Amino acid sequence: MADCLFCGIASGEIPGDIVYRDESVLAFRDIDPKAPVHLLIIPGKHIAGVDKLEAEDEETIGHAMSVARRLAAEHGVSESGFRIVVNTGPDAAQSVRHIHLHLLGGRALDWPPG
Ligand code: DGP
Repeated sequence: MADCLFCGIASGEIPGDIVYRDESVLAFRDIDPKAPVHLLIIPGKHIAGVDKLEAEDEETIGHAMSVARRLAAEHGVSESGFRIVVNTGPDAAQSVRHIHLHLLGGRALDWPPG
């Protein structure tokens, strides 16, 4: 989608430190990491947020979760623990309206979040 930052990273028009890609999702390092491991997993297809998910997206989002699990293992945080966050809408401070899973790990994470 035009003017979407993460579509730009997916297409290669905007640089991104991509650590994983397959036919339906990709993952790249967050530009402003909040933990030693902070990856963003996104579908290649533009979906604005959880609030805009449709039935046809279920497989892709389920796959994104599996990819997050695999990346957590590859980045050494499976045993220590990790968090998957999907901010949605203004109250959750979603700043990029292309659905993304934050994968955070490598330190003890506070709960509840701010
Ligand atoms: P959220 O607030 O949940 O919408 O998270 C958006 C995240 O995207 C935030 O943690 C910072 C990250 N981000 C913003 N711009 C860029 C960028 O140009 N490149 C990368 N890699 N990450 C970005």
